[in-house]
Amino acid sequence: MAGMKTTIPTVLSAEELMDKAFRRAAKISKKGSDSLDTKKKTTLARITASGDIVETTLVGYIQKFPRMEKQDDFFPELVNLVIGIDRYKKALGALNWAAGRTELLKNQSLREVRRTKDPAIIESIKKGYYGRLGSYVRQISDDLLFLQDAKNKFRDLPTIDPHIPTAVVAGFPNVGKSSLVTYISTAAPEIAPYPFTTKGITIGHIEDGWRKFQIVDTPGLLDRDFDDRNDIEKQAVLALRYLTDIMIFILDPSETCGYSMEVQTKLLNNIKSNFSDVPIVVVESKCDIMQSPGEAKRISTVSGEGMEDFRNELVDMLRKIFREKAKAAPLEESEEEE
Ligand SMILES: Nc1nc2c(ncn2[C@@H]2O[C@H](COP(=O)(O)OP(=O)(O)OP(=O)(O)O)[C@@H](O)[C@H]2O)c(=O)[nH]1
Ligand SMILES: [Mg+2]
Repeated sequence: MAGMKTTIPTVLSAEELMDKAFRRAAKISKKGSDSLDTKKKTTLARITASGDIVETTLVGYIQKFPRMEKQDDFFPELVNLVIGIDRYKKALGALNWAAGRTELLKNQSLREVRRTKDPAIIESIKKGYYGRLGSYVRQISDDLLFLQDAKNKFRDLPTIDPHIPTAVVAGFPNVGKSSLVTYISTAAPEIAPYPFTTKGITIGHIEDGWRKFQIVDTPGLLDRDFDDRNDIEKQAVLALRYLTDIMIFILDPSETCGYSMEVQTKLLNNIKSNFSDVPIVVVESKCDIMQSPGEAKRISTVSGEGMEDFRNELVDMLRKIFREKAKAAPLEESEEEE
């Protein structure tokens, strides 16, 4: 799955594919022992070339698009939300059908041409062949367009590796989520477009010797009550759950984010009930300007206070998850099919 974004080719439309096949065929001429033989050989070569182009193009698409089963995993869930896995499978199935039909038609037409000695019949077999070839390709025209669109959507999906232990940051807008991800990441986080919000998803990496962890900020997804969401956002939150090994929930006691601690705590409880199987680390931000009474974990990305302890605690938890994941799926197997 990892390299898929670069390997999917541009998908030709039905007209473009037929143009390509016809143009290639039209360039071919063969010389025979007499005019009938010349016509026969040229026709055989043209039928072969145009059929082969359609077949190899379609089979090439089928091989290069990622195989995708609906499963309890982040990426397939995301793909399902963005392009629809059923429609996707139907499109690849349609290409397979057209490739198979093309091959049968080609072989049948070649046999018929070889059998006849009548130039008029050769001509009519050729015409019939092109007509049916065009009709097969036209029948999958919607599927080709769909796949070209899917290719663009694949390209825009964020590159998050579900095999790497991942902390996801939640909390109301402006509480300091992005500041935390940036502070804690080893390098500047990447910002990738995310199909469910206007803001980009922020993906930071934490290097821990030879291990690597991800810390992800998903603006617009975990900053509101789950029940207030539309269906697609709900599904997106569910997809996110497959990715989340640890949830970091940020409370802003200064309330400079614009939300009271009361509503922030309500959101925390909501997240807790929706991510009940995920460990949640609650941390209070902006301790340089305001601290709540009590024993909360406090951080400030401005003064740096509490950041070292917080990072160490997080890394400890992620290491533990790393070991659990390694146990559950030995390295060779988690390395993907290729
Ligand atoms: N004083 C102080 N300000 C902070 C701290 N962390 C973040 N801020 C400020 O709080 C504001 C919001 O911070 P962000 O990190 O953008 O918050 P966010 O949660 O990512 O916000 P959204 O992306 O809108 O959801 C910014 O003006 C930050 O400069 C902190 O530790 N101390
Ligand atoms: Mg942010």
